[in-house]
Amino acid sequence: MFSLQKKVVFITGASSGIGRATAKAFAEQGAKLLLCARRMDRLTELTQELVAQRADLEVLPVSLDVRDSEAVRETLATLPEGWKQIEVLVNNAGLSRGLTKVYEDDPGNWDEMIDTNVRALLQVTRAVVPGMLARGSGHVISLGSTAGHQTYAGGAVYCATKAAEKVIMEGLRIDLIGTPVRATSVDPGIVETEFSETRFRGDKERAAKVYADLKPLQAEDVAEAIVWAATRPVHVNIQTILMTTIDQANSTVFNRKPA
Ligand code: NDP
Ligand code: 8X3
Repeated sequence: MFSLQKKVVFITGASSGIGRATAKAFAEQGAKLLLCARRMDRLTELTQELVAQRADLEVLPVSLDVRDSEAVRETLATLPEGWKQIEVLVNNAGLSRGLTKVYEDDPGNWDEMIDTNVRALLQVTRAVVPGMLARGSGHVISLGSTAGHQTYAGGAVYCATKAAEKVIMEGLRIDLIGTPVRATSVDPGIVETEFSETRFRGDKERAAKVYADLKPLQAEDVAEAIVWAATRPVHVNIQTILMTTIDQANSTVFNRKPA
């Protein structure tokens, strides 16, 4: 098992859902947590919660919009001493906007999804991987989705961003061959987080229906898979983890049973 004790783990989008649960799971491994998101109040609250549970834990919360490539470069270039040696990067920040036919959609939704889920993932990876190569150790773990494996109605652009993530991670593994840096895609089906509330712009009732009448994955289930991949011996590269609730067969087939 690869120990993450005192190793720097950088999680993008740690203010909610999978990123938040992943921060907690890496804290249990004794890692140093570099956490970013736009909602700094949430990160501060999480930091306080984590440190209250484990006084020796080191956490550095950073306000960062990952779509701002200049801010990404600046933040990573000016990290305090002791935080520059990123061992694990979790490219988690991501979102969907709407569930709409392409020819009826607001192109602003596409920009937001493509900028966050694809361009930002590339920018953060570009900023972090050279340091991993120079140090001779590192692991990039990105959040894909069942949506990247199979398209569903109204999800063309979100699914395209997750298909892009899958292909980028395949390409990154090719780029990294012969180096000690690992690259993993963790691809869950529906996970009960704020994801659907964001997709439906705060419509809680519509969001709740996504997770109704079945047992969805929880953020902690995904966090456990991420930490498992990160803690394999260094010669083991978990390429892809495709995971769903037992009540989901693929992007479109669900077992919903009203109570
Ligand atoms: P949440 O909405 O709960 O969390 C999304 C996180 O991304 C938040 O912390 C948010 O922080 C952050 N984020 C979004 N945009 C930015 C940005 N521009 N800069 C920095 N951080 C940003 O959703 P999930 O936890 O479910 O989603 C996490 C990842 O998992 C996403 O990539 C998603 O596509 C993927 N995924 C989700 C599934 C699901 O069903 N929930 C299934 C498969 C994959 P803030 O708003 O504070 O900036
Ligand atoms: C998130 C899961 O099915 O809502 O990637 O697209 S889904």
